[in-house]
Amino acid sequence: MALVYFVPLLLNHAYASSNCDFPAIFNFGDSNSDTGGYGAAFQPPTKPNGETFFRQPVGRFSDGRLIIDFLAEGLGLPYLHAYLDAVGPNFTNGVNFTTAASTILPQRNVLPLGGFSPFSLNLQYIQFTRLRNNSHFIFNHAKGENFFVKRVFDYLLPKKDYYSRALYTFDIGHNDMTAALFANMSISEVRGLTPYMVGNLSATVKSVYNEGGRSFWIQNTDPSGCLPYLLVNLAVPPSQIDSVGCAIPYNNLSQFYNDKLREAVLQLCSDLPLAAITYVDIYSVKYSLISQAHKYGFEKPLVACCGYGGDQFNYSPQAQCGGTIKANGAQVFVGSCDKPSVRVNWDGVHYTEAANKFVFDQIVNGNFSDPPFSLRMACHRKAN
Ligand SMILES: *[C@@H]1O[C@H](CO)[C@@H](O)[C@H](O)[C@H]1NC(C)=O
Ligand SMILES: *[C@@H]1O[C@H](CO)[C@@H](O)[C@H](O)[C@H]1NC(C)=O
Ligand SMILES: *[C@@H]1O[C@H](CO)[C@@H](O)[C@H](O)[C@H]1NC(C)=O
Ligand SMILES: *[C@@H]1O[C@H](CO)[C@@H](O)[C@H](O)[C@H]1NC(C)=O
Ligand SMILES: *[C@@H]1O[C@H](CO)[C@@H](O)[C@H](O)[C@H]1NC(C)=O
Ligand SMILES: *[C@@H]1O[C@H](CO)[C@@H](O)[C@H](O)[C@H]1NC(C)=O
Ligand SMILES: CC(=O)N[C@H]1CO[C@H](CO)[C@@H](O)[C@@H]1O
Repeated sequence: MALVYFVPLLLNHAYASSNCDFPAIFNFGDSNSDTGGYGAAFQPPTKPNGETFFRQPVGRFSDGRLIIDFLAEGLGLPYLHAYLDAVGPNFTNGVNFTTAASTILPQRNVLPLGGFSPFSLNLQYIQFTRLRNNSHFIFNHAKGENFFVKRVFDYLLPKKDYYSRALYTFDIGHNDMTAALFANMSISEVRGLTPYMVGNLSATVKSVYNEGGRSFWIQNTDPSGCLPYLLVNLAVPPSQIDSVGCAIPYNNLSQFYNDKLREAVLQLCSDLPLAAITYVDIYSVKYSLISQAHKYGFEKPLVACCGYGGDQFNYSPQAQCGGTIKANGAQVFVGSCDKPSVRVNWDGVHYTEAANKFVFDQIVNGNFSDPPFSLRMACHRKAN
């Protein structure tokens, strides 16, 4: 599949001529944008996660930066701290409410006994309102008379006006579908969940809007049928593998969800007259990276860099990135490949820093956005 750009609409330049001044990012999502929430609540990712950029594990499931890190850099903001991080977080320029394994809809099968995160989107939203309420409380009750509390507000929390001026980013939905697939639901049953998923996501956007949020950046979900962990754990017959090597039914499902999400975003644009909502087509960028990896300087797009299990996918559920496995009588550390910088997939589930950077470079100018505004223009509304 070739790169398909959204045809630019006729823009009213009065609407979209100046850069936005986003002072903060509030992010809602899953492991693709988790900068430490899962690590704070459950088990922190271990080495070799983080090795390429941070030189140590820093809460992210990747060898380096995530798309959300590049978004923060692109807006001139510091990387986001996780809301759940109790030690030394600085929320001045935003907060990351995601945890790895998060879903939109609450799940039964949650950690520590199950496989998914209990911090689904509705809980992430409650955490957001709690942070905002408490910030406002401190602001309203600490005007100078309580120096210490005032300092907390000044140096660690978003300013009051940041909540309306921030960029609210969403990257979530993938795990709802894989949770259902792992629970043996059929593809058509999983399709039946998508209206609830987009319904809950839309409801969260509306709640944030009703509290003053105005700029929203909503990323669609990736071609999950190209991920080693699904190709191994939920293998499909060869007749359902496309020319690239991806599982057609799962990619088809991602596209089905993305179509529903796009419709929901269009509906939100008409329901929320003061909102600027950008829909970002991550699926197309990632599928073109995977299907034309060599053209873009990458190799082995369906093979995990950090994994175990051989040439085809290098992924095994029993021996995941950072773990150990007994092989030929010896303990073997499941470490990184030689050149993560030319690899797409990091650990069978998540992407490498190089792939995340590629995606960011493709989306930052608005070429995959609707409306086709660049990241720095994402506070502008499409002219009606
Ligand atoms: C935050 O304040 C709003 C409005 O007063 C209230 O509806 C909401 O329940 C509060 N949220 C939390 C988590 O305290
Ligand atoms: C938190 O970050 C802001 C913005 O980068 C900075 O001005 C502030 O000093 C930081 N707070 C602390 C306690 O370091
Ligand atoms: C799904 O089906 C497989 C194969 O029939 C079975 O081994 C597995 O236990 C099932 N999983 C669930 C959650 O029911
Ligand atoms: C949110 O999802 C639940 C199912 O978990 C569903 O019952 C509810 O109707 C959804 N809410 C919206 C606004 O779509
Ligand atoms: C892909 O999805 C469409 C519906 O969106 C369906 O008609 C088609 O059969 C699916 N193809 C495969 C190979 O799953
Ligand atoms: C993306 O858009 C910019 C202008 O905003 C253009 O210069 C660039 O060539 C586009 N990138 C690609 C890959 O087409
Ligand atoms: C746990 C974690 O990922 N913390 C990171 C939060 O973001 C800061 C940068 O703002 C990193 O230095 C931390 O490692």
